[in-house]
Amino acid sequence: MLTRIDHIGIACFDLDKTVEFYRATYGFEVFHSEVNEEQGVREAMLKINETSDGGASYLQLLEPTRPDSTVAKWLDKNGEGVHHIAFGTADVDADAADIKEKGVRVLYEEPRRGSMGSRITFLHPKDCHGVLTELVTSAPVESPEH
Ligand code: CMX
Ligand code: CO
Repeated sequence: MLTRIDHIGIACFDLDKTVEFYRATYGFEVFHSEVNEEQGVREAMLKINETSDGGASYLQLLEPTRPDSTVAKWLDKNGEGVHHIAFGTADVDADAADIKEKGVRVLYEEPRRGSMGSRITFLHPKDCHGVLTELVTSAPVESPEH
């Protein structure tokens, strides 16, 4: 079951400048950053709410790492802006299988690695009224030490 918005993915030309815009304008700070070579992105996750139970929402700012990446291609065509939305689920495998049954193209056979150790897959935008849609299961939250 999809239970929340995990993040909104925003494509940008210059990650550092875009991070600075979100900090200066809204006060959002970088919670996490990483390079995901498989996806061809350098990314910054800005945490929007304060939960620490794996149910937080983020903005995912994305800068391409190579000209043939999906985000680079998208920026060439569209310029900067909202690239995808991501719904959170406890079981990305089950939700992807259910959605595939409904005739929506799921882009990966098996979920791949996303931000912060999450598992992700994507639905084709042409089957989702023009919205590239990601499904995310967050990495398990470490339980506090007793
Ligand atoms: N949102 C909406 N529509 C999109 C889109 C997007 N982000 N990206 C592509 N499209 C549309 C295009 O406009 C195009 O439509 P038209 O045929 O009407 O012009 C069509 O989909 C095909 O687009 P394309 O430019 O030829 O691109 P590809 O088919 O090569 O790739 C897609 C499209 C969705 C398969 C590819 O972007 C993909 O695999 N995405 C998933 C991975 C990804 O986006 N990774 C980066 C984010 C990583 C993360 O979130 O962690
Ligand atoms: Co994403």
